[in-house]
Amino acid sequence: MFINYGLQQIDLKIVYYGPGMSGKTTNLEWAHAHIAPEVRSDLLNLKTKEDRTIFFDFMQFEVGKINGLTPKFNLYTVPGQDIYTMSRKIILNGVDGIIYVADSGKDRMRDNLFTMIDLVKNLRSGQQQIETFPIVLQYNKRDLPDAMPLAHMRKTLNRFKAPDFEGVATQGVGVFETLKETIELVVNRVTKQIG
Ligand SMILES: Nc1nc2c(ncn2[C@@H]2O[C@H](COP(=O)(O)OP(=O)(O)O)[C@@H](O)[C@H]2O)c(=O)[nH]1
Ligand SMILES: [Mg+2]
Repeated sequence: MFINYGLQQIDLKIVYYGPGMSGKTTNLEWAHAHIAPEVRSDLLNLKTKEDRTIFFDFMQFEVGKINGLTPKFNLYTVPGQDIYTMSRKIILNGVDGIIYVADSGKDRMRDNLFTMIDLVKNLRSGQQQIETFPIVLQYNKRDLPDAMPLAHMRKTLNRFKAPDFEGVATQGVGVFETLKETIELVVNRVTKQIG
């Protein structure tokens, strides 16, 4: 969070976290395509030539007011591949809310779990506890024929009982539900902090 009282503006950071290929960039692309251009920035992708996220994707948008200040939401995705552990840590710097995008594919549960453990560790090193942090889970790729049962994903990944949603990001299913819930959690927390 960063407050600029001169501009009456508050910068808030939301990060899409999760294993590589779970659909983080797809979520952001859908949101970008369906938020009015007047209130959002362009989408910035830093990709490799194989079209995978190398460092992050970024988009900013404005919505509502917090105590008279205009909140600017800065949305980032992290790269999920193992070699980008450091990037993930850096992108979490100053984070206000997290959207954890899990992959429902049967062979992805190990990756989902490892990335969740990585997140818990990174939050802790930033003096944050996952149990009290504004975080929302999205079980994405529910359209896959081999999708893991929802109850199993919940039990494995959401022991701390954060709000969670099913998603099919390629069709926009769950994208705004997840984002809205995260914004609500973030705004509630920030309102308490600055109120
Ligand atoms: N079947 C299916 N594929 C998806 C879904 N969401 C994303 N994908 C695909 O999964 C791949 C990785 O998505 P991407 O957003 O780049 O993943 P990221 O690495 O988390 O940013 C792409 O081929 C997407 O089209 C979904 O809900 N269902
Ligand atoms: Mg990506």
